[in-house]
Amino acid sequence: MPQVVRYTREDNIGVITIDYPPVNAMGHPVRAGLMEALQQGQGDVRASVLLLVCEGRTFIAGADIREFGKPIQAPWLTEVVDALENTDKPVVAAIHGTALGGGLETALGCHYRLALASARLGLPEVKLGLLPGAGGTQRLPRLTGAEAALDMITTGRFVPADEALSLGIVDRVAEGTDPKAAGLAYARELAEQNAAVRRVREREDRLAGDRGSDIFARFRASVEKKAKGQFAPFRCVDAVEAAFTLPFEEGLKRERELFSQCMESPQRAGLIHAFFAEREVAKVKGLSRDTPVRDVQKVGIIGAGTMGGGIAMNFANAGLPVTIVEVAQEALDKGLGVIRRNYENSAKKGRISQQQVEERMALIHGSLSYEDLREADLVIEAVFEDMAIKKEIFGTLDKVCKPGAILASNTSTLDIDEIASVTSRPEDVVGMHFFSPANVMKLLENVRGSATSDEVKATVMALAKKIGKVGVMVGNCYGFVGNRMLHKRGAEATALVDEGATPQQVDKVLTDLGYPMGQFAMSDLAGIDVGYRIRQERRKAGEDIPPSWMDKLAEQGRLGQKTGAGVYRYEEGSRTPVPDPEVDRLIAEFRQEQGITPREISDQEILERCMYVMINEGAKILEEGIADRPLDIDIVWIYGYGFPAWRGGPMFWADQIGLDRILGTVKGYRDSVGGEQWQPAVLLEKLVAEGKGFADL
Ligand code: 3H9
Repeated sequence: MPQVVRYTREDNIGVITIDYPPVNAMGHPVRAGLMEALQQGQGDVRASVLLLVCEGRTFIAGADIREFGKPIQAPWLTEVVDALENTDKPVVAAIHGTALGGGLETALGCHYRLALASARLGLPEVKLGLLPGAGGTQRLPRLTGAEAALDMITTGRFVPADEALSLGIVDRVAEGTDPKAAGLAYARELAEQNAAVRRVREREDRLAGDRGSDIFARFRASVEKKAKGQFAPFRCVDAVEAAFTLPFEEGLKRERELFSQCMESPQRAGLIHAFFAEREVAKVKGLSRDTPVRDVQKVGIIGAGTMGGGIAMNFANAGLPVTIVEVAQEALDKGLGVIRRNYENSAKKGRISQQQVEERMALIHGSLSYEDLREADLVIEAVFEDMAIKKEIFGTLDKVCKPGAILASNTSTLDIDEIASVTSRPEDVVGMHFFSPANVMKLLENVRGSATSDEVKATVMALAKKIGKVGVMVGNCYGFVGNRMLHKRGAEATALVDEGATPQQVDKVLTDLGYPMGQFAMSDLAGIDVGYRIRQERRKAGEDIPPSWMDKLAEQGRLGQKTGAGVYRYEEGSRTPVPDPEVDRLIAEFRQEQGITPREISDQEILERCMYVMINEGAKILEEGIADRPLDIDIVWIYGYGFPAWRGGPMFWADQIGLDRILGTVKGYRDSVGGEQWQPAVLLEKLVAEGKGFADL
């Protein structure tokens, strides 16, 4: 076992090396080891400058998140940073990979900082419901002034090395890939110059200009808008402000108090659950980590509509050539035009360069012939939800595509096994369910059919990572994990309006919970026709789907944002939903036709009926093995539907409410509202009987 922190010397430079895979987090062994190595360096009369450097893929990625919530063993990170800063020999940090959170705070305790050009620096604690708690809120503004410090600390944004240099966070940027070599060269220069110790805590020059300015009020207002309902971002502003109003030591004390408040908040627990869950979903139950993965170099897509185009962009962004097949030239031209417009818009916003627009467009080819898919390693079908059409397409793909090509469907609800049944290679068929807008939303729900091979499963999970998505593997059933739960929520939300609520009341309850938009604003975004078509398909299949006022909207051509009117109305060029009295009239008419007398509906009832119905369904999904773990459901909802990450996902949130309370309420609605959706999940009853939560599974 290599030593976690070791001290060595190269001529007159004392080198402290941290070697604590995977990301050199500042766990107890590192903190203790660093204190010891520092003492050795201090006492080494032949070392005139000390260099702090890390082995492996990155500089220190932060405090060790796994220690949170447990008693922290001494020395604390703050003590380590203080010890570095108080050393009377110059200490240089050489940063590669990422210096994040407690990692950047450690570097700020050093007297000089060098970063490789490829490095990125940040204080992302806010994304975990925290604030930098080892002096970051007091030291960073002493280097950058208020604006940059507030920006970095309230958003958690990573800044590239060159920006860190211009902001004054690092003193030098070096080319190359060897942080130790670059660090040694810098340390030697400093030794030759007899460079002095420079303590960030003693700097005052960048503070003066922002004292008493309105910048803190401005950031509070901006946080109010961007991070509504969240606890930590406000505490971040408070902590940074303390750097400007209090002496350094007292500022540190204030930071610590605010850090503790964040640590105790349930939002911290939710966000840290989400952090680990996001990484856990990559480890699919029953799928060995060394399962071979197929090489995907060329991608085919069937359908140049909104989904097909968005999916194509993901692969082109990752440098993979894509062929999009459509039935008619007009549809193809239209689809390619939309893709170009999306790229041009990104370029206008400065997210990509004009050259990148052209490079990406050059990777996307349109075709009217399936013959052009002969070479594809993966084909994703993205036409609308119609089983007959999908079967026809898969029959053709089976004939055209080369052996070993993966045949995927972007269906959001339909049976993958039934689709696979028309091919001679069901082991190569899989669901790859992207979320709209497909080039933006981070979730990729990969659906395993009963015959899908392990190799295909492993390949689509690896592809998710390659194109920057979070892949979750789920089982095959109507709607899989996400839409199966969403449709329960949708049906309940629609019924609540039948019974007397307004669409805007329902949506407000959901946005107050932390969703970026409510059920009906979301329907307008996705297109009212999407749900309508699904309901019609199910009615055709003989299911008892009651009529709804949403059907009337579709039949009147109110298809949502794309037609300027749906559940809400939209001003030309705006995406802001405006309540529409016409819809109120349509709903009133519907109630009359159905003989419903509207009643007053409380926000609490809306919350329970929209959310607990989902949790009950989530429990059924677990029971049936459609999702492997509650955390898979949490990630589907956070990344596919904007469930607030700070509540940890619906299943984590359910545990926080208490499953006994949820079960009691579900039983109450079973008796009052009725319907199979309110039949309590067996798993929910079992967990309650055993006094357990989803987290115990
Ligand atoms: C903090 O610093 C508080 C202080 O201000 C105050 C304290 C008093 N700890 O993401 P990956 C694990 S708060 C423990 O897949 P990548 C991760 O779980 C912290 N473990 O790799 C995974 O484990 P596994 C502020 C950690 O290359 C493995 O490392 N820092 C930590 O895609 C690989 O991770 C942050 O918030 C950690 N801090 O991305 C940074 N970080 O293999 C959080 C990672 O078992 N980390 N792991 O699944 C990141 O953003 C990314 O991990 C990073 C690498 C960019 C570093």
